[in-house]
Amino acid sequence: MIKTPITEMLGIRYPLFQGGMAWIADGNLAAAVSNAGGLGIIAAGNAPKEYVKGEIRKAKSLTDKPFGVNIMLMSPYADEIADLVVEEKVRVVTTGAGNPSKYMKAWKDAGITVIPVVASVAMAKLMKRVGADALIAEGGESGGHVGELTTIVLVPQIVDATDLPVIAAGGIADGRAAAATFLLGAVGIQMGTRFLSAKECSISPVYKEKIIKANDLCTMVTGKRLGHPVRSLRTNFARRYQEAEYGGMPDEELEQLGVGALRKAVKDGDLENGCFLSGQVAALVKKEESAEEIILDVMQGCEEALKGALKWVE
Ligand code: TUI
Repeated sequence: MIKTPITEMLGIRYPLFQGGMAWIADGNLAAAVSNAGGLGIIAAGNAPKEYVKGEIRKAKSLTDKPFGVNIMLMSPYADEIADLVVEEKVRVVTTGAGNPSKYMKAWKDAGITVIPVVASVAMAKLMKRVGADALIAEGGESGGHVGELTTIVLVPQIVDATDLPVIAAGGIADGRAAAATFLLGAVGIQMGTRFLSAKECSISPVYKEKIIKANDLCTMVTGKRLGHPVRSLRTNFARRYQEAEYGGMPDEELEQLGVGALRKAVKDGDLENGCFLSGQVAALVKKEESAEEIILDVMQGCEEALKGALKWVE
């Protein structure tokens, strides 16, 4: 059993969060993760308020355990989702892809536990100042929108930057990696890619199979030119996007190429037009399992790795 400040703060059994993956992390997946003792998180992504509200209501009907909502701050609907989490009395909010300062007072007044994703020391310090309860330090091994630094470099610097509990994310899909981040000072982990293979994850079968069959070099980063680097599977779409990016396609046309691409991957498994977000660690995701099996495997592996960590020490 691993007890840390984050299991205590949230009243959850395992210090393990399921990442807020746009169009993927719905009420059903989040409830399955929370019921298995982790923290399930519903992704708001670029979706409007009514969609997210439906997913929150679904999760409430499926679990009485705590769950969270992730707010993607670049979303045109971020303001209304920020109100929604207060109206729905969501217990935990995580944020990504931006600075949530302007919402902090309303969330804290509503008694919400706020855990922003940070990819730099400056953002960690700012989040401490505006009242964050904990931080998710996400390295660029992750899928989706990526920062500059890797998990192994970022986590200890975020741990040193404030006294807040730190959850490590990016490149973690098994107990070994989880244990490694604990040795860096993290008190919890967040996984996205590993949950793509969960039975309760209702993505297109094409997407799931691509993750399970992925190898070490299966992902690439596109979108740097527009200032939103995104890691995804190396599909025909990703290659085409990269060619357009470096071939001088005007910014507006390039933006247009990406519109709706996440949805086309998740719902239709469309390898020509869909953007299949994935972390570098997809190669370590080997089979479809229930969310509960995934969580038990990672936490058991983590405990064994931590207990075994003294074997080279005289
Ligand atoms: O947000 C993510 N991952 C995401 S968001 C997403 S949807 C999307 N679609 C198209 C383009 C871009 C995104 C898919 N995957 N992870 C959390 C994360 N947040 N990683 C890095 C950051 C981050 C970056 C900058 C957090 C704060 C930040 O602050 C910058 C500033 O000064 O505002």
